Amino acid sequence: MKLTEHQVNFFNTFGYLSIPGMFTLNEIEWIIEEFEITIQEYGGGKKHDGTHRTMFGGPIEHRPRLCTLLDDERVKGLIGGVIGKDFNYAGGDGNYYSGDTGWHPDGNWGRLFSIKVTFYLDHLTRETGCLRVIPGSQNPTHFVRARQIDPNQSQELFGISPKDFPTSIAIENTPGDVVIFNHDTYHASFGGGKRRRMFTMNCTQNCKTESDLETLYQYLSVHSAGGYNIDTGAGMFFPTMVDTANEQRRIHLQQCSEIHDELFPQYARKS
Ligand SMILES: O=C(O)CCC(=O)C(=O)O
Repeated sequence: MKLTEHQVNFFNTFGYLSIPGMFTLNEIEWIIEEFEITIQEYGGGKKHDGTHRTMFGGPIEHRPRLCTLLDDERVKGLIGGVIGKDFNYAGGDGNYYSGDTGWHPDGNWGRLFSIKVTFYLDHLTRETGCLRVIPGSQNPTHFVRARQIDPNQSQELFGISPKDFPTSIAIENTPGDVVIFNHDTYHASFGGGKRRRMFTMNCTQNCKTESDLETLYQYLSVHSAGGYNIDTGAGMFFPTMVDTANEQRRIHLQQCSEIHDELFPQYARKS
C-alpha cells in the first residue's frame, strides 16, 4: 500500500489517519482468533473480570502468524508512508479495555517522532467506545497545548462533557479498519463496555541524527520490555518475533533491539 499525497497531508495536518477496511473480513477473523489466544494464554485475559483494563505487552509478538503483521505490505506502507520505510517497530499493547480512557496523548515530543497503529476488534460507535481524537493536537501550537487546556476538565471549564470536547471527532469502527496516529495526538474513548478488544503497534522513526538518537534512548528507557521490567528472554521483543524474522523484518527490529540491550543489559538477548 502506498499512501497518497492527500493521505500524508491529512496525517501531517490532523495527526491521525483512518484506513477503513484495510483488512478483509476473512483476515480480521484470524487476527481476532490469534489475539484471543494470545491474551488468554499470555496476557492475563483469563482473569479479566471487567473491573479494570487488562493489558499486556507485545501483542503481535507471541504467535508466528500475528508477527507477520509486521511483514504485511499494507501495514508497512501505512507506517512507512508517514515515518519512513526504515521505521523501527517498538512493541505495542494488547487490551481488554474496561470503561473510558479519558483524553491523553501518548507522547509530548513536539514533532513527529513516533506513532501508534491501532486495531479495534469489535464494532464500536461513538456511543460504545470508539476512538476519539482531537485533530491537530499533535502540534505544539494547537490550543490544547499552547494554552495547556486539559480536555478532561471540559465540563468544569466549558460546561461540555469531555466526550463532546469541541473539535474532537469520533472514529467509528468496523473490525478490519486501521487507524494510525502521531503519539502526540490527544485521543480517548468514552462509553465502551467491559471487554473492549484492541491492540496496537508502536513505531518510531529510524534515528540517524544525534538528537533523534537521544530521543530514542529516552523513549526506550521507558517504553520497552526492560523499561517495564519485563524479561522477554530475547531482549526488546518476545522470542517468536525475533526467531521467525526474515531479513526484511529485521530492518524494523534492529535499532530498538540494540539500544534496548545497551540500556538494559540484564534483559539483553543472550544469543
Ligand atoms: O481506545 C482507547 O481507549 C484509546 C486507546 C489509547 O488510549 C491508547 O492506545 O493510548
